[in-house]
Amino acid sequence: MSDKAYALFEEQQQARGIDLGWVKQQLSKLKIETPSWGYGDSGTRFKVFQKTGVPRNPFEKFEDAAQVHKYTGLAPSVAIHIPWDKVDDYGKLRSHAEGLGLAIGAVNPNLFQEEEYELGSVTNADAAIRRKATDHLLECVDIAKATGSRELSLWFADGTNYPGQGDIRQRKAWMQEALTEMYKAMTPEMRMLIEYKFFEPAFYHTDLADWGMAYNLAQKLGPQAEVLVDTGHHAQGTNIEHIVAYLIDEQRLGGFHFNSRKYADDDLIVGSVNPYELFLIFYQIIGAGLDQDAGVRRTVEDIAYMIDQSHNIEQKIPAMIRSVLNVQTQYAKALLINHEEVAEAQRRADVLGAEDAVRKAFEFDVTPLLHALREEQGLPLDPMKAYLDTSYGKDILVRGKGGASW
Ligand code: PSV
Ligand code: MN
Ligand code: MN
Repeated sequence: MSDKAYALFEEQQQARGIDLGWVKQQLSKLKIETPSWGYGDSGTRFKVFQKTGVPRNPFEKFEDAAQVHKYTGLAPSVAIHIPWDKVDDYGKLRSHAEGLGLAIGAVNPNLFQEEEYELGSVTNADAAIRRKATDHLLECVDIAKATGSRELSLWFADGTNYPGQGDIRQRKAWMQEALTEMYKAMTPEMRMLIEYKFFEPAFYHTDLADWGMAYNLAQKLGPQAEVLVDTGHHAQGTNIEHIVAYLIDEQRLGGFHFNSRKYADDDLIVGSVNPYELFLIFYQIIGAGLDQDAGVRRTVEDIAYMIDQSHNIEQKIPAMIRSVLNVQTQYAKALLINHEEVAEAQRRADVLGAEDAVRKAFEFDVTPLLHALREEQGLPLDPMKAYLDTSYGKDILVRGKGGASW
């Protein structure tokens, strides 16, 4: 992309009152965490395809993740899932990550893959199983201390398949009891991010089904508990950006699990299905960041942007590169919204003018801007091509098949 293209773009944006210096500054602060499990084999309930060259252990997952960061400059941390990423020495995993220029991000307990959790983990009617589940939560707090992680990211598969199967109010109390114990074990620097999902694997009721339940629990636990919005965890048609705005305003938006969906919790590459939704989510976040209210601004600065995807048929490292780039593109577009223009249209009660002020930012081609930014950051203009031009993807084939699976 030529300097001419950028100069033209800059002129165009200046005329709309957009300062590209500020836009680039915001863009350079964007950090997206990738999930360790996105580098391993994953699939659907029908089949997990075994790919050649998949990481055989958590150390190799970090090596693959480092490739994503190397070419995009966007993904300096990696979330881990325990026990998928269980190692004997977390200090060693931490040094390995740091040696690759990465940090260990959110620690995700796993309370859905053991036989005993068939009827629930922290909400199981059997006190011994609840104890085991709560002990795992406490173990994850200790792991977070060893890895230097700030976030503990919680998702529970707990729920029931049939009316009458469980005592919903009793289970609600057990959930709160377990999370209270975990909350008390956290250091003051840690944050508990509570994720919700309305169905799957449970099909009648899920104990933490929506943002309201997660929010209520966070409120009860205290200021270190916040809500995690996974973009694939809502019923069709749900206005996710409204939830985002609401939670920011309540100062309880902890972070995101970004992914795309067409039908249910499809975990596809973020931005591949409905990029406009992602853009509108960023519109709300940027708007709140411009707010005068210091509390709201702090929340915006602390939002953890994380990817949560499973790459079933696609090559995993390129899929992750595509994902973080898609997030960056939509963020860049949302930064081109002139909020004053929107507010002015709102004051005039100009419905179409307000909609136009938002949408037209989405319609710009931000390639010249992103190229200029990457040039300034010493990154390849086309990170995907830069990665594919290397032999890394071929070199890892020596790992063979049967690597880490989810
Ligand atoms: C559940 O669907 C979820 O979104 C949670 O975040 C899990 O930790 C993750 O997926 C596992 O793939
Ligand atoms: Mn998730
Ligand atoms: Mn999910």
